Amino acid sequence: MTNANEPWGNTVDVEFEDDIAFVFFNRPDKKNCMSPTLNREMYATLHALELDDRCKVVVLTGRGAAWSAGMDLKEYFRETDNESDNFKMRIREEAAAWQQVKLRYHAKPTIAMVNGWVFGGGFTPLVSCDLAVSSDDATYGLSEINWGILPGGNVTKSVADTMGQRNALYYIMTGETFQGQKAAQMGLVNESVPHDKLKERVVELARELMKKDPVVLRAAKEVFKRVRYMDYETANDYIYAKSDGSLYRSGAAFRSGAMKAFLDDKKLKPGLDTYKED
Ligand code: ACO
Ligand code: V55
Repeated sequence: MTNANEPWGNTVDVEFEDDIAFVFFNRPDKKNCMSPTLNREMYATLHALELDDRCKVVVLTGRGAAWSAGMDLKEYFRETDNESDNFKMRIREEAAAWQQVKLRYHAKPTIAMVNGWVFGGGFTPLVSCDLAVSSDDATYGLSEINWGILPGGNVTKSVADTMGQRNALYYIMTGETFQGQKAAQMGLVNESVPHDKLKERVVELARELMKKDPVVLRAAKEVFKRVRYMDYETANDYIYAKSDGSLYRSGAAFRSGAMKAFLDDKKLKPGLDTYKED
């Protein structure tokens, strides 16, 4: 069943629970590997959730044993090998559109809830999520080198941003796997928890994010993701521009209310708690 408001189709599924949209890679019998169809359905789903009031936070996770086993070697690679160059480029563009743009700059906060296998192309959407919590049981691998390619689809860039040079090159060059705790220690995910605590911890984190001014929160993550590639002076100017712009768009009631609660009413310590409008 597909309609304009719920475009997820067969390869993606969404469950709404307490203002969280759990978005599932939904090809459990294929370890949730990413086909061209999945890439298109994931884009449409994430795009729709930006305007869906049932969703205040996006949690990206997988059905079954995998988060995602990377790109579909059959449908994404082998079956497109003999297509035209423009066709192949379109297939790549559709993967990048959701993994590197729509998800990376999503209107809502995004959390990767890593429940199982993550290989190759799976690292790109993982790093595009704002935050990531792993199951201790999840297994990760940059397996590209094991089947004769280097990590493309911006996987190399994604691990350069999150794993550090020694770790990134070790796993790029050996193709060895690692588990959730190691992923957390390297900084690829925020933390790793026992499998039976995974959802609980993700929901707790989502609740925390829901307390913030959503317009400012959106600007804050976008600013971070863009300023790391800017020089110092451009960054300072861009940060003020985004800061001023976000307050204008949100109405700034959260900011002024919080200052009053702290400075005048002395009922908030913003160092320790989030302001709540009454
Ligand atoms: N592409 C295509 N099909 C896949 C992929 C994939 N990336 N991953 C799993 N599948 C399919 C299998 O072919 C199999 O299909 P079938 O039932 O029609 O035969 C099905 O999913 C189940 O997989 P199994 O291999 O039977 O499951 P198992 O639990 O034994 O192993 C594992 C799981 C380790 C994830 C294994 O499937 C695997 O190595 N997958 C490939 C991982 C990988 O290297 N991905 C590519 C990374 S590089 C990139 O993304 C560009
Ligand atoms: C990957 C590689 C790609 C791609 C998407 O290594 C992901 C992962 C070589 O092309 O388009």
